[in-house]
Amino acid sequence: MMTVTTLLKEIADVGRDGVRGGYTRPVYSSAETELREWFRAAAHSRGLGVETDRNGVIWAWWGEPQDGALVTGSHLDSVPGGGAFDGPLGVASALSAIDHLRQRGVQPSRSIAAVVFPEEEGSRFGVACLGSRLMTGAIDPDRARALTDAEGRTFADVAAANGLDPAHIGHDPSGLARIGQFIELHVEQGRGLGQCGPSVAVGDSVLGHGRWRFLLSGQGNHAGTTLMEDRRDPMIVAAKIILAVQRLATSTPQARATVGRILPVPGGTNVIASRVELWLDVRHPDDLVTADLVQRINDAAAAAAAEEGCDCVLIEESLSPTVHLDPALRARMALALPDGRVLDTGAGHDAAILAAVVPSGMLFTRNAEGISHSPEEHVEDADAEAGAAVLADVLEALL
Ligand code: HGY
Ligand code: MN
Ligand code: MN
Repeated sequence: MMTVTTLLKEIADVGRDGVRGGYTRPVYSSAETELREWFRAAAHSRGLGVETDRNGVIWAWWGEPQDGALVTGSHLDSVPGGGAFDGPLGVASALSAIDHLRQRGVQPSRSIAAVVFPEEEGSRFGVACLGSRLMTGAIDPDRARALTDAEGRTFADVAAANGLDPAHIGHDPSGLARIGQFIELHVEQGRGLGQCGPSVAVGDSVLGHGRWRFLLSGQGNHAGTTLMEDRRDPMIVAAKIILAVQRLATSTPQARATVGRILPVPGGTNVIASRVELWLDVRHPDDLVTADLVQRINDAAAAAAAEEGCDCVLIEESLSPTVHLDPALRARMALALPDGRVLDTGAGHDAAILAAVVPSGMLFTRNAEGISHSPEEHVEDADAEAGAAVLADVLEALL
């Protein structure tokens, strides 16, 4: 019986980021590939049958692959400089929950599968939950194949280099038919569970969120020979956009809007940038408010660009509506919890993408400080173990 903390210790040094701190494990990088191998080995050591489907989702089967199975898992890829738990906690807990069920002598009435979805963070190819979107048909395969990473490599090329046939990625009805219910355990990315009390809560709604990219272009030039009045500097436009994002989102109740990534080109200290890319993350419970807020941000961006003599283009990269997870499944899951706490989440998850086509549920394990997408993300060992035991309770109840 492997505990969650033992499993996570096995990968504690994989993908450490010496510059940012934390972990940088983009999909199909050497680090995330090493994590995939870790998962396959852990599954094999449990006698689980392992297969990778045409979208790169790894399935570890307890029992024969079959339709209507009970499926649980999460992702292994991370954001740049991410924490140790966002994704891997759900994967390790799935393996540990199977250990728990076996130790209890449970004879499953149907097959159980532990799964790993690729590119949940969208950190390499820009689209969040790319693997589950492909499986559910939520993204056009041609668009997915053409997505590029920061080095200009296409998803088609990278997928092919990792054993997939790019011609066959996309909607997978037979894969979806195998999911009777999907349960994702995830580190809580907020402080809903507080510092004490139950370690685990059931998920209810998953906040809608979108990602956009601003392309700002001006006149690259010399920092010393170009007078201020002669400039068309896209960095000035970027600065005004970032302040407009803060102002407009702050005045929109419940909205969250973030610029966490900006890329000036060429990026020289003594060079006025010729262009700047700037990424925007906007979230709100009401998808119409999200759309309106993005429109107002774009209006402010266009005005700032015009004032500076620059061009400004906004490109939508990824959009997910607010999702309420399956109420009947949520109610059954809550019955298996000591006190049936229910939490909403502001973070996106594969479970929310799958929820459009299969009954999906989530469990959140306490993260006392609530910090995530940061090296400071932390789960106490006792909470991690409690989460896996509760996941086993939920799986047993659903069996
Ligand atoms: O961005 C998110 O909310 C998730 O962590 N992918
Ligand atoms: Mn995340
Ligand atoms: Mn996650």
